[in-house]
Amino acid sequence: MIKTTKAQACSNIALIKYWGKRDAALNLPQNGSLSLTLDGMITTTTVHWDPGYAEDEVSLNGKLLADSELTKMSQFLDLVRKQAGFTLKAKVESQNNFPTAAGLASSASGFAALALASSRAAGLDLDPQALSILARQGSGSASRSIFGGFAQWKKGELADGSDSYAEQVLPPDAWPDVRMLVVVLEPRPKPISSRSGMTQTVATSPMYPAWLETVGADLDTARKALDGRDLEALGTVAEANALKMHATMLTTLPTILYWQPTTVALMHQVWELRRDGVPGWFTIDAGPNVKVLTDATNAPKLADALGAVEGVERVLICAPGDGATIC
Ligand code: 2P0
Repeated sequence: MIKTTKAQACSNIALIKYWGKRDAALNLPQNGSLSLTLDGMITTTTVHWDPGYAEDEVSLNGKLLADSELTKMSQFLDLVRKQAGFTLKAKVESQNNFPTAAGLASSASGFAALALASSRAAGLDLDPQALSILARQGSGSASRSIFGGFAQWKKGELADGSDSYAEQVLPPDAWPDVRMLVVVLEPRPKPISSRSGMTQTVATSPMYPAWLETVGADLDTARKALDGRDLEALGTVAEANALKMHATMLTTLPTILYWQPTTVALMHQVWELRRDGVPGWFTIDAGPNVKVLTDATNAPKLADALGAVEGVERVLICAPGDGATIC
């Protein structure tokens, strides 16, 4: 069997965050999370299984991966080989349409596109739930990028992870007016990876139990806000949830602070604009960049104001994006 399949997936930004694992090998989370898939940040991946290949070959934006990066990809491809019942090696070519070097998360869109392309090329026809479980094992947040619009990743209870997958909450056209600004800062040395950051937080933060006790209520609040298409309620809980996640990191030993001075300046700017009647709520992931939830009317105004903050390199305006698709 020689087969080639090309697939694409959009990145997603969590409004209620995934932070902490209960099983590192399977990427099983300590808590559920909820995200918005973004139309402007797309990974396109082609997978070709071939008996002529002696090893897996993986390139990202034209550059061949090696060492631990390649090992991570091969371990993911092993999952597909096992399900397909063969030992063929693959050639994988992946392209991001957004600047990976700018510290924007690419693992969500990357593993969602890879899960779809590699499984379909292997002759497997996985349903969205099975695809989400497969993508999750590459990177936890990738479980959500299988779906367009708003998606919720259920924590699950089972040790094998078979009940830990994402589901769509709202398709992209159910609330098309929503926008997410991705405010990219000038590059700085890479901080601690989110993978190590999570492990360290779970192991040492005295605030981590409080995170786990309250994140379920945040998810309920966010779900109600989505039902009512209530941007203010959604933004309020998302901003508070992000700050709470960062509070758990600040209280680890040694401390983890992903923010730069420009990150804090942007937080103040969002608050100031909000006081002036411009609706916007920030969220921040395991890095210095700031994302701002707003609507289509206010997005250009916010993008101009935030783009003028010193240390900002660029601002992307994203709308709700589609789920992973074959292309
Ligand atoms: C999220 N983050 O919910 C959270 C918020 C970062 C902060 O998911 O180890 O790349 O591959 O499962 O998914 C980033 O972590 O971690 C992330 P792994 P992942 O979006």
